[in-house]
Amino acid sequence: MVVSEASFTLMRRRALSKLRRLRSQTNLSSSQSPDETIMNTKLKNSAFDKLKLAPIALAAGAGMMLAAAAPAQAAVVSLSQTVTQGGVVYSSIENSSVASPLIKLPGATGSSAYGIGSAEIVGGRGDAFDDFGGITVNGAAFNQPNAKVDLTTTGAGTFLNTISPVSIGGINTSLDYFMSADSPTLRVFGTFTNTTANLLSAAIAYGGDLGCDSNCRIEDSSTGDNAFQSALDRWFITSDGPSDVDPFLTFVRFGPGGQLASSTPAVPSEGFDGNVDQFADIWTLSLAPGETKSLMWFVNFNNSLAEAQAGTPVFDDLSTLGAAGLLAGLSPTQIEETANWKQQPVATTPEPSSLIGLGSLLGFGLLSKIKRRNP
Ligand SMILES: [Ca+2]
Ligand SMILES: [Ca+2]
Ligand SMILES: [Ca+2]
Repeated sequence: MVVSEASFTLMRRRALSKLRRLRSQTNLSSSQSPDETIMNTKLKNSAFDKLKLAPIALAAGAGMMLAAAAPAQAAVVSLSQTVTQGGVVYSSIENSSVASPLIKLPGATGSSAYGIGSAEIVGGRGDAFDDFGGITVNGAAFNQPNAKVDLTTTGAGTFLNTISPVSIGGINTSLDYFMSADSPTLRVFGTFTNTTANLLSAAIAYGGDLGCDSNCRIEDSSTGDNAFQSALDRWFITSDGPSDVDPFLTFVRFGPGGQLASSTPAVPSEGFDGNVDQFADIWTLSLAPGETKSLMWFVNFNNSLAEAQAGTPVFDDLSTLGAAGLLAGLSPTQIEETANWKQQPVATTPEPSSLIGLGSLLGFGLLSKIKRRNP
């Protein structure tokens, strides 16, 4: 077919005009309510945050072209897994692992949850866990879909992340572990998104069975005593007391200003269902339609009480966590949405003059600008 120059120009104009019409229709998005738009954006953001952690999983879709260039080693792996990081061996990481105390809490449906079977300090004390680090959502156990996780190792440590969130009663749930390379520390990070059009309340139970067994005792807590207080103790240290062979474990529950547990049905040393080695906290999250909240906990492993106590300042707040590399892989959005840790205001001491007060205000303004520039 021969096309004259004039008719070619006309065809080109028509095509361009059609393209412009299509573009303006897409931008208007008249079929979506503002709420739907916000919700979709949030869901996309959280999916994007996850994908950022799995550069090679993305590359796999593109024919592994980027694999050689990517700094991390990432792969979709089948459970169970063993991870050695930061001087700790975390083994038998698998589905249907954590039973008691989670399956015996009020409202529990009775199935066991994804968790870490056991953990020991390399060349040191063993038997930290007898299946720990699981969660239930309104009584239903969380397990990784298809018994697979995304395993990513970077210089910061090893990430074992949920590949696709599981809908539990309309709450998209994921549970990610981070084993630090810099310290004997485990981070447990649960994320909960309300995918329904209604306000939902989510009771998140977290915990498991400890290796201290019948000798479990609390050695210290953030209030400076060996008594557990759910609303006060941001962290507590356990041991196996008289036996003195298991690790000293620091369980970090929340940060200053963060949401408190609504209850602690199983306190190590106090006895739950006749056992003193059970630990379970329950957080009650209120989730608006489309809203995402996360919960973040830590366990720190040590061979002595003195070492455990010396390590606790790392868990003072989000700044100390960040400085210790324990927020690795989390986006500013994920940190912002974490209910039990809140950014602390910059410490203010009584200023000797208003000029210095003005200076710190200016400093704060500058900081916010930097924060906005680097979202
Ligand atoms: Ca033991
Ligand atoms: Ca035990
Ligand atoms: Ca206490």
